[in-house]
This record gives sequence, structure tokens and C-alpha cells, in this order.
Amino acid sequence: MPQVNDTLSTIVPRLEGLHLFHFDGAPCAQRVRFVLGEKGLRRGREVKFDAVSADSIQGKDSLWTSRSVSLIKKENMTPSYAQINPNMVVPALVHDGRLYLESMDIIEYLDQAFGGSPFVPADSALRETTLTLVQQAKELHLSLRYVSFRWSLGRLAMLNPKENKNLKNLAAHGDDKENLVSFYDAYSNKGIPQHLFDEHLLKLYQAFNDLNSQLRDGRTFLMGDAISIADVFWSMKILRLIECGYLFAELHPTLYQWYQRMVARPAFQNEVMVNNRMLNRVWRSKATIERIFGLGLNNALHKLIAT
Ligand SMILES: N[C@@H](CCC(=O)N[C@@H](CS)C(=O)NCC(=O)O)C(=O)O
Repeated sequence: MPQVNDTLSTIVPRLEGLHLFHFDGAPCAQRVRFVLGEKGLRRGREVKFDAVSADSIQGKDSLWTSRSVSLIKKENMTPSYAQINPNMVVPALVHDGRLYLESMDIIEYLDQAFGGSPFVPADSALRETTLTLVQQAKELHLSLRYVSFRWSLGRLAMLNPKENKNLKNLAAHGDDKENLVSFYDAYSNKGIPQHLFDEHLLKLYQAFNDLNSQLRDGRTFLMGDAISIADVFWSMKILRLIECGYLFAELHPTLYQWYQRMVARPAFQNEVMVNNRMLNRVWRSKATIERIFGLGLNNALHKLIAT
């Protein structure tokens, strides 16, 4: 069981039912919301992420309580959230007072706890190949971060010296497995340099090319006939990159068709997109305008491929 046994948080043990600490626009949290939806668990009420009033801690049947942690307001870098998730990232799931971190472990737990068609296959050979593909997606997490921070956030998400110091203090008492300290230190000083953007955009392009080739045999999902955790991880990456102006339909058409099958699923529409549509439209409009002026991510990628 991927449960965290030694939480420092006084909030976690008090929560009844399902509570998800997440952010609407964060791909890592979107993965978990998607699987919750696929398992028939719907989003219930919204409460402040650190609320502990008698009403807010109660669980409701088939509904999960949404505890949004704003990455824009840097609520993930506050002492109360760092006690819940010492890595200071979303998502985190609590089920009847027990804490689960890491989107992959959370999805595996949801399979065990709520049944339904498994996202992590039971067959050991299939499980291994599925998790290899998930691992590949995880390794590209940093690439997505470099590309999306340079393209969409620019200077907006930089930390000021006080925030940077605060992050370092929190990390000194936590785990910082996602290396937020080194990332924000470099990014807040000089942004994301062009060479890193280019290198990571190419890495993503090559990975999507490989997936596109694999899907040419006509399979419905990445691992065959059944949807799996691999589909979940990769589709959320694509969602974010489309927002940045990456033209999948043009560059990886078979992969794009598979992605459309994911988008058409009710869980994608209801749990991934529902509160994310506005922001999604804003990013996509920005990308379209940039494309018209010959700027933007897709133009950058075309130049890189041509060299
Ligand atoms: N390995 C973690 C990664 C979680 C992660 O990096 N989450 C991002 C959002 S996709 C985050 O919270 N970032 C906070 C920040 O950049 O300040 C998981 O899969 O759960």
C-alpha cells in the first residue's frame, strides 16, 4: 500500500471520506481527477485546502471534497501544505484519515480501494510495460516544466527573494523530491534559457513521435484495448502542450486521434476540464495569436526540427 505513515499534518488524520488537494490547471492533479471520474467518484464541495471545521472534514458518498491549493498564489509553499505534502506539490489524496502522495501511487491506490477496470494492469508482464511507459512520461515532467514555464508563464511565476527564502526554509524541513528549490532558484534569477527550452522541446517531440509510431498498429489505447495509467499520464501532458500552441494534429496525427478519444471520455470533460475551460481558452488564444505573428512554440519547434 503506498500510504504515507508518518504525516506531520494535524489536518490529515481528521479527514473523513475522500479529500483531494489539487489545482485545476495542474497536469499532475488532472491525472488523479480523471481516474476519480472514471471510477464514478465525482467532485463534491469545495473547501479551503486547510479547512478543518466540523462540516468540511466530513465525507460524502461517491463524492470527493475538493481542497484546491492555488499554485498561482503559491499556497503549495505554505507551512500548512508542506506538512501535508513535504514535496510542496499537488496532488495529495486523503482517504479516511490516510494520506497518499505521488499521482502514480494515488492512482494505484484508487484501483485497490474502488475497483472498476484497473488502471495499473494486474497481469505482471503488462504491468511492467505499462509502468515503463509511465516512467518515461514521469522523466519528461521536467521537460514539460521548462517548456511551459518559458512559453506560458514567462516571468509571472518567478519567486521574489522573500518567497525564495521561504521555499528554502520549508524545503530544509521537508523532502523537496521534485527539486523545487533548485528549479525556482535558477528560474527566478534568469528565467528559462533558450538552450534548455530547445533541448526539452525536442525531447518531448521525439517521445511523441515514438508514441505516434506505436499507435499506428490501430490499437485503441497506448497499451492495447484497455485504458490504463499510461493513457492518463500522456494525455495530460498533451493537454498542457496544446495550451502552449503545440500542434499535435499536424505533427503527430495518429497520436492526436488517440488523444481525441481520451478527450471524448466523460471523465475528461467533467473532471479534468470542468473548471479549467476558461484558462484553457486563454492559453490557446494566446498561442493562436503568436502563431499568426510567426512566433510561439510551434514555430520554434519547426525551426528545431529543420536544423
Ligand atoms: N511526482 C509528482 C509530481 C507533482 C508535481 O510536480 N506537481 C506540480 C503540478 S503538475 C506542482 O505542484 N508544482 C508546484 C510548483 O511548480 O510550484 C506526482 O506525480 O504527483
